[in-house]
Amino acid sequence: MNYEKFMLQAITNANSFKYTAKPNPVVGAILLKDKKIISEGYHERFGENHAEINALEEAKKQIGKTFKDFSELTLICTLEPCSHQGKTGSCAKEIVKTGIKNIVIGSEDPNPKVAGKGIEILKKNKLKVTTGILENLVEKQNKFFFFKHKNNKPYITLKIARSVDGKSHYKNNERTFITNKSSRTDVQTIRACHDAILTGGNTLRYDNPRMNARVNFPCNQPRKILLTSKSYDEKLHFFKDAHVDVFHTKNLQKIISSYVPSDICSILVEAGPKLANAFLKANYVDELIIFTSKKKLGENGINWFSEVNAVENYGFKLESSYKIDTDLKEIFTK
Ligand code: AOF
Ligand code: ZN
Repeated sequence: MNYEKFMLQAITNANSFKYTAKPNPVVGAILLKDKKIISEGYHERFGENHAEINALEEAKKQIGKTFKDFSELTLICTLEPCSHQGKTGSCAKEIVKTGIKNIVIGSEDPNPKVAGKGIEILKKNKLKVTTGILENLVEKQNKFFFFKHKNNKPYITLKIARSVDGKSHYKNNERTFITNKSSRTDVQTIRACHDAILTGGNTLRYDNPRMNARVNFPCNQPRKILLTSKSYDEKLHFFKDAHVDVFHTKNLQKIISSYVPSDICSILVEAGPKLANAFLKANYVDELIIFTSKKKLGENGINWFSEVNAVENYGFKLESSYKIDTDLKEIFTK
């Protein structure tokens, strides 16, 4: 049978849970009897049931109605069912228990806790396992999750807003809105996509930013990371909404490595020129998002970069570019 159509449906519907499943991947599962869908399940919220379990639970209500026995069914899963006992039980073991005989998987799970061990459990129990159906789409929709496990480090996005003359803020550090309202709304969605937001002590002191994701849909708020050498006031907005990890070290490698064993797969850096350039110089930025406004800050403004072709010199290539009202949004990757 051609399973691609059902895999695509599972991938597409799983995407609705992008902001509530994170930092977990989005996963979809569909149970089929011949070409008929018996049930669907999704990993809807971090810490709750995995997709396969939701699909199995839904199908159990229909035994004797739309089908007689699980051995008649095929399970389509976008991601390899997990082998481990995490916040919930092992999906692979639950699947085996039902007596399902045929399973079709989009992609292997790159998480070292699983990485093939789920498939092994299924095969050992004599299930027929087909893998690699629309694998690239599964990886693409879980870009941060796959990146983290393949590279053993979180994906780092740096976002900057600059004036038309390349400045970040005024010398006197007064808080200035450079970009327009629509761009600032767009930034809220960029925040919502990431697992954590990182900033520096100076941004915190001068701007008192809240740095949460102010979006009009349900979203797991990003965790917060503060890099500072000085003391700070815990009453600042930054300390609301989410847990804050504070680092007093300037060793970026150490900070980034500390997130490898955690759930965090992506970090958005929203900081001033000093910290932003430190991340760029050390080659830690995987994606650079630049908002450029028509506003000019002139002589009293501080430059983001010391040279004209800094972005290209750091090794970035333009991936996309479009207008947001009067501003320009550019995305660069390596
Ligand atoms: C599945 N089905 O729907 C998902 C899976 O902390 P836990 O217990 O929720 O486990 C999270 C890990 O499980 C996650 O990092 C990934 O490897 C896998 N996700 N696996 O069988 C699912 N969301
Ligand atoms: Zn699972």
